Amino acid sequence: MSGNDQHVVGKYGARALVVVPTFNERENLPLIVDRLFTSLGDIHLLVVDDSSPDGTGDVADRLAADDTAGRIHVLHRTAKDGLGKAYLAGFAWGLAREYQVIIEMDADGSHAPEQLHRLLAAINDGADLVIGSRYVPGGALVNWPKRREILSKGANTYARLALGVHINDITAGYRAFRREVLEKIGLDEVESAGYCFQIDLAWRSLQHGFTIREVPITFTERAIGESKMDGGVIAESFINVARWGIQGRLAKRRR
Ligand SMILES: Nc1nc2c(ncn2[C@@H]2O[C@H](COP(=O)(O)OP(=O)(O)OP(=O)(O)O)[C@@H](O)[C@H]2O)c(=O)[nH]1
Ligand SMILES: [Mg+2]
Repeated sequence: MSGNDQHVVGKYGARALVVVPTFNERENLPLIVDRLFTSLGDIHLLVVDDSSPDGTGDVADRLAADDTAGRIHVLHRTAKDGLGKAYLAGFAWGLAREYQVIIEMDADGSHAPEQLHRLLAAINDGADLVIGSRYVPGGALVNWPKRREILSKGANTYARLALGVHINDITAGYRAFRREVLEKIGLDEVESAGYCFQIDLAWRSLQHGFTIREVPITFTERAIGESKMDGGVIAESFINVARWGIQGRLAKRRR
């Protein structure tokens, strides 16, 4: 971390909230929490657990109880309702408090807490939404199956062409939002799940005139637990992105 980044981290500290959705991440959660606080000692964390059958919610409660600094919070939801809905609930929780920056991060170790300072530094430089990107110079993939890489790059190319935007990794889920973005982009109307949720939020942010910046990150395939990605999410993305692209072009023509 550069000296400047250290200053930035100190500046946001407890005014930044990392939202981590969990479903069956009992083993991963303590590891990621430990890494997070080793990297950024005074940041806050909200775990959003959808009643994981493996007891992740209890693990989260224990971590929160043990954290004498009071940095860890837990939101328990009653049923598995998808990544998007979990994030929306987490955002609402954060917006109801004083947090200035709200961060999306997976629990499975794919998003390195050690690189979070890069996202915060870009927010500090004036970006409204920062995307931790695998596909800009300096970004990297570790242990990702070739099949997943092809799917991900294909989805990004499709989204870039359909929407007419120049974001290299619009499906990425490692992000930092300035609170004003989440207040203004109409979260009540967001219905997309999974990868489409990420595209949806980026698209809404652009439509509202917010600036998006990508910073390189190293994305590492989960070592423990199972992926919750499925085919329905891919189909949803395909259709929604086409619809937004057409609407966006029509709106531009009318202007
Ligand atoms: N609360 C909640 N969390 C979820 C849900 N689905 C996935 N998650 C969490 O969201 C994060 C990302 O899920 P993954 O299964 O890793 O999905 P992914 O990262 O899109 O896919 P992979 O690239 O295969 O890992 C993890 O922390 C999951 O535990 C859900 O329905 N509810
Ligand atoms: Mg994952």
